[in-house]
Amino acid sequence: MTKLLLLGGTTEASGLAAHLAETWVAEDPVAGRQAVFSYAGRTARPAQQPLPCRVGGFGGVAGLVDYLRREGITHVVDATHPFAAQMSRNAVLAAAEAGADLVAYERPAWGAQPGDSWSHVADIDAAVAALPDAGARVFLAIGKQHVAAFATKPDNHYLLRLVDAPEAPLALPDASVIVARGPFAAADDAALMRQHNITHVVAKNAGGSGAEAKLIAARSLGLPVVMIERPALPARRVLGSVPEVMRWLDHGA
Ligand code: 3Y8
Ligand code: NAP
Repeated sequence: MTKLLLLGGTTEASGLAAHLAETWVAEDPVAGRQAVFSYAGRTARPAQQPLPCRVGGFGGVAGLVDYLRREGITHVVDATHPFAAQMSRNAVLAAAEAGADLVAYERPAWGAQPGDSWSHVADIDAAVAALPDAGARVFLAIGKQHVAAFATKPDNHYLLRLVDAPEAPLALPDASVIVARGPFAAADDAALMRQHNITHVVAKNAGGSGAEAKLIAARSLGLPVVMIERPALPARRVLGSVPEVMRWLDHGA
C-alpha cells in the first residue's frame, strides 16, 4: 500500500494532483494507492483539488509526525512554494522521524533576462532597504503577510495585489489594493503597472509561471525589479517534473 501526502499551494502542486487523480490513484482499483492534498489554510477559498483535501497546519514537526503515523503515510511530496520554508523544514524532519520517503517537487528559480534590471536582495527587509525613501510607486505582489515591513518607508505609494481582501486597515498610509488570484497574464500586468504609474516592482523568486507575469511586464516597461531570493532549505531530493515524481513514487527512482 502506498499512501501519499502532497503538500500543496502552488501551480505545480495542482498539476501533480490532477495527474495523480487521473492516473495513479485511478489505476489501482483495489485502492492499493491513496493520495491526500494538504493546504495551509492561508487563503479563504483555496482552489478545489481532485484529491481528498485537508486544510490547516499539522502542529509543527511533532504534529506532522503524528499525522504521518496515524494516516499511514508512506510518501511525502513537498510541492509547497519555495518561500514556504518552515513547512519544508518541518516536512524533512517529520518524514525522517516517521520513516516516510520525501521528495521536493520544485520549479527552478527565475534568472534575469536581457532587458531586465533586477537588484537581488536576501529577504523582505533588504527589499525595503533597496527602495527609495520617498516618491516611488511600488507594485507589491508578495502576499499580505509581508506588507507591514514596508511601513518604515511610508512616503512611497504601494500597489498591493492580494488573494483575499485585507480584514484590517493596512499598515501603509499610501496604498491601494487589488484582490486577485494568479496565475496572471503579462499584458494585464503591464496595463496595470502603466495605469498606476508604477516605478518599482518587488517580487519573490517564486519561479514557475503563476507569478512570472509581473516580471515580463516590468521588462516590457523597463522597470527595476527588487528580487527577493529564496530562503535556504535543508538538504533533500528535489525533482522538477511530474514524470520524475511518478518514477520516484512507482520505483523509488
Ligand atoms: C495556498 C493555493 C493554482 C495555484 C496558483 C504559484 C502561482 C498563482 C502567483 C502576484 C504574485 C504570491 C501569493 C502567488 C501566486 C500561484 C498559485 C501563486 C503570488 C494560492 C494558494 C495558496 C496561496 C497562498 C498565497 C500567499 C501569498 C502567495 C499571493 C490556491 C492561490 C504573492 C506569492 O496570507 C495570505 O494571503 C498568503 C498568501 C502565501 C504569499 C505570501 O507569502 O503571503 N500565495 N496562493 C493556500 C493554502 O495553502 O491554504 O488557493 O490555489 C496559490 C498560488 N499563488 O494552481 O492556481 O504557483 O506560486 N501567491 C508569490 O509567489 O509571489 C502572487 O500577485 O504576481
Ligand atoms: P510556511 O511559512 O512555510 O509555513 C508556516 C506553517 O504553515 C507551517 O509550519 C505549517 O503549520 C503550515 N503550512 C504551510 N504549508 C502548509 C501545507 N501545504 N499544508 C499544511 N500546513 C501548511 O508557509 P507559507 O509561506 O505561509 O505558505 C503557506 C502556503 O501557501 C503553502 O502551502 C505554500 O505552498 C502556499 N504559497 C506560499 C507562497 C509564499 O510566497 N510563501 C506563495 C504561493 C503559495 P504547522 O507547523 O502547524 O504544521
